[in-house]
Amino acid sequence: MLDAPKSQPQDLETIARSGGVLRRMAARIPTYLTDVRENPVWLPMFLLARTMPFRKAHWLTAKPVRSSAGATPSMFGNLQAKAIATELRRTGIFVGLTLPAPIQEEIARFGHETPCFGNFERRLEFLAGEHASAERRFGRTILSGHHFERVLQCDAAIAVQRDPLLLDVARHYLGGEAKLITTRTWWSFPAKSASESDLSRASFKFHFDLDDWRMLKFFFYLSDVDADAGPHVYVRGSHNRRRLKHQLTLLVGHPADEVLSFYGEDSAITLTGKAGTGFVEDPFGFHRGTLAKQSPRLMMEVGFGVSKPSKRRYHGEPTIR
Ligand SMILES: O=C(O)CCC(=O)C(=O)O
Repeated sequence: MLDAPKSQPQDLETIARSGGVLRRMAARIPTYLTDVRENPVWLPMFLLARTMPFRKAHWLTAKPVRSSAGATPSMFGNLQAKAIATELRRTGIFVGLTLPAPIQEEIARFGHETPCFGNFERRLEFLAGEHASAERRFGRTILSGHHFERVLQCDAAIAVQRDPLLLDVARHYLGGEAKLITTRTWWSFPAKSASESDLSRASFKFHFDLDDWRMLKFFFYLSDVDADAGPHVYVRGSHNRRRLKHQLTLLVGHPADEVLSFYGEDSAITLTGKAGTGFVEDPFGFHRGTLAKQSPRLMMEVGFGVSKPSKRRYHGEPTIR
């Protein structure tokens, strides 16, 4: 299921790099301003949580986790949250969660039958099966399709979000104060060409997430994901070691060669798997999606953090228009 990536999509990397740092940062300013207005303590987090000394200091504030004995049964069987948290501390990622088939099928049905929003833009609304005609209709390359708050209409997605194992793992890893911060489902669509800003927003560049001081994300594939269906890539060990250059910059996205030369090519794992495959990662570690070559990918994310969640980002809506 896990392979070291054999080739890097250099063409995407080149497009992403050519856009320029300033343009990428400027595009995010409205989002940042909204974050500060909504939650002023977001600013010190955003500036300092990228530096290892401040991060490590914040981890020392983690509350002890209470015993979860007697909790309701999990749909994932009897996996041990403590052991998963130990693996997360070591490598930043744990692979080995599987959704029960009826749950996976129900969320996949929801994903096919519910209109999604292309490239995070609410005016680009279409059904996943009509992706090609939507691109023609809107005259745009559409790389992603989010369901935003519509995911809450899907009982199976809610069952995953509320599964006791997820919170238990989050508490063992992040501390007793861990809370749910995101739940989203989205499509990643194959594309032959894409603009730099679409690629950047679709998370195809190695980046780390900075929505909170301490975070954990569960990902579940709802469609089969092989090397041609845009697999997720994670750089093991990058959650607790960071070169100075990547701490002292406002940017969270960095070129693949800079990332892989520091952690080693072998640290990157490409996650392929059948529909229902799940994994959990510390998203401060470098990770990225890859551009689907053939088949679209349907994915679900359930994220946990330790601070007040952003209402807007909850369903994956990152950019203010
Ligand atoms: O689509 C993917 O596999 C990557 C998602 C991602 O980068 C993120 O949630 O931060």
